[in-house]
Amino acid sequence: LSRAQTPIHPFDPVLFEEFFHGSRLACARLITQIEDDPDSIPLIRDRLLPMQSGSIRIGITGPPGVGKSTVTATLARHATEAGHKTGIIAVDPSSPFTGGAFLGDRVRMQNLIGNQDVFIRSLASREGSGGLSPATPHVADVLDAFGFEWILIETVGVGQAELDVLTCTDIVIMVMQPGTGDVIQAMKAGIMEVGDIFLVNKCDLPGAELLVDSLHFIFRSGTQNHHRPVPPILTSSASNNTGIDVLYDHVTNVIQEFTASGRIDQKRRHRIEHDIRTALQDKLWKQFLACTNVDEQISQFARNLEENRLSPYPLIEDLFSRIKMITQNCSEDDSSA
Ligand SMILES: Nc1nc2c(ncn2[C@@H]2O[C@H](COP(=O)(O)OP(=O)(O)O)[C@@H](O)[C@H]2O)c(=O)[nH]1
Ligand SMILES: [Mg+2]
Repeated sequence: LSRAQTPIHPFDPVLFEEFFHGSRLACARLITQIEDDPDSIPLIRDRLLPMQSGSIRIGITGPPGVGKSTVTATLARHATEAGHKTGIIAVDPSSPFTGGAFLGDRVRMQNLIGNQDVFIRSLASREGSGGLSPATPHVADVLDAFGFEWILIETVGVGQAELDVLTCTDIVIMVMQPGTGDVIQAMKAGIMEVGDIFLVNKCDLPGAELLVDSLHFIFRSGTQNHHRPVPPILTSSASNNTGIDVLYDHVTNVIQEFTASGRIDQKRRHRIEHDIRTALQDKLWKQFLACTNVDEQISQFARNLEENRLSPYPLIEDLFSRIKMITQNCSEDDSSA
């Protein structure tokens, strides 16, 4: 057995059978497996790959409380009414164990419960960063293989989440609400570039027009990327089901436009590259940790740093030369295999 070969994960073949026969329970169990045991991801993805048919992945992002879950639920209803089976991945900033926001989202999404054309899954976000769960793209692939054409990925719009949501979606809807300085925050964080569609939700509250005007002003005045056409800037009152039909139309337009221009294909290629690179980095790092006491050395160095004022670079060079030795050994293994 060559070292490069992944050990086959013990797995229940019946689960796949049930999945391919459309069991939602089997779908949920595979997702749980992916979340609980990242080592099972290669096996699961390989089994499901032939079933994937290129679902459209739509990110719904924005600050907490602007109405992302409400928009997501309402948009999903419009999508299913138009015949698109829709999966929802809600990435919650709070721990799933505390229940709070998780239950809140479920309540907002309850008008979808029992709808066989919708599948809702909450994932825990990556610790501390507010970013997407590392399982998100894999869960989206599972939903794709299960037959969902649209996959809505709701993420809280802070920090790392913007970059994450960009790498794992085809289209991003940026949701804001009036009266909270969202635009200023978004500009400060440099995240205005992320949205393909801007949605001013809660337009039943005062200040919505002002926010829409500010967005137009920002895009027209060229503070942002000059080469970019002004994205659609829409309004909604999701809790009153107002404006989501227009949002739905714009999403379908953007899908057509991005498909025709090759942008969706390009994003998918980037996604594959990104997947391969991160998986490889992970593997290299894990193997390096397994072969050395590098973690301990780094901690020890940091502990002594205050007293010794040592440069870290000799240590980095030393560790790097060990990576080189390990990779050399690996390539000798490979050529002798
Ligand atoms: N006034 C008003 N409230 C809304 C609207 N959409 C959502 N909400 C409320 O805003 C709160 C936060 O909504 P939620 O969808 O959980 O926001 P999220 O944190 O961005 O997912 C809830 O109490 C919603 O009922 C809207 O269009 N108008
Ligand atoms: Mg939410």
